[in-house]
Amino acid sequence: MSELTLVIGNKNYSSWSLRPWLFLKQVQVPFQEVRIALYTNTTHAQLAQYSPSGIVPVLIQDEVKIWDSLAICEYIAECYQQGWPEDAIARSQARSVAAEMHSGFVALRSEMPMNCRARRVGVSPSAACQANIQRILSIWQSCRQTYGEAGSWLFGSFSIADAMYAPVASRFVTYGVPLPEIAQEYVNTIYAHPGMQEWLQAAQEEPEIISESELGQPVP
Ligand SMILES: N[C@@H](CCC(=O)N[C@@H](CS)C(=O)NCC(=O)O)C(=O)O
Repeated sequence: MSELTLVIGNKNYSSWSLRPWLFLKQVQVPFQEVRIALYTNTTHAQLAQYSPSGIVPVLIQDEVKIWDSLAICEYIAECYQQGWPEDAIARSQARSVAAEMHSGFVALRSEMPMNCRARRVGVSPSAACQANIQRILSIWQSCRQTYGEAGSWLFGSFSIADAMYAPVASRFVTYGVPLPEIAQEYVNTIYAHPGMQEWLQAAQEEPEIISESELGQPVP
């Protein structure tokens, strides 16, 4: 397989970048990484070099560009025959929860932006955001109760669904969202993934601050 390059945004802030990046790490696919700091004076021109849509992530292989987080995960899943549960019913459920994340939870995404290295108080979720949180907790609980015996991920083994929800785990940690035990255990599982650890460490070391994503106040 020819070389892969994944173009991503800031590790601290770019939740859509984290998803395929983590999945590539999980599959242990070698890839080059191009990181573009978002929302600077040069971002637009830099993104234009790589991304047909002007946003990240983008996976590049030879002349081919794949410019959406879920499409990138699907491509890798097809190339490596990994990423979705083997059982057709479980696979349908995994695709459903991954798609629900990809197309939804708008209030959560705008009111609790990913900010991996921060721990914040004082962000009061709206009713819509609280409904998003409850729906995510319900998805996690249902998946863990149904598939938990097969392993510690949503569908037992790691799947693309877990990659899709990894940034949500980060948001819950950043904003101190109270979690039932089953959800807390799942967050711990995500945080223990070596790829997630690598991403979080790199996020800590990034110099850029995107003030629009710095909501709430630091934990006293
Ligand atoms: N639906 C896209 C969303 C990608 C997206 O919104 N990317 C953000 C960063 S997390 C971005 O590139 N923003 C730059 C901009 O809007 O200028 C996906 O799943 O990949």
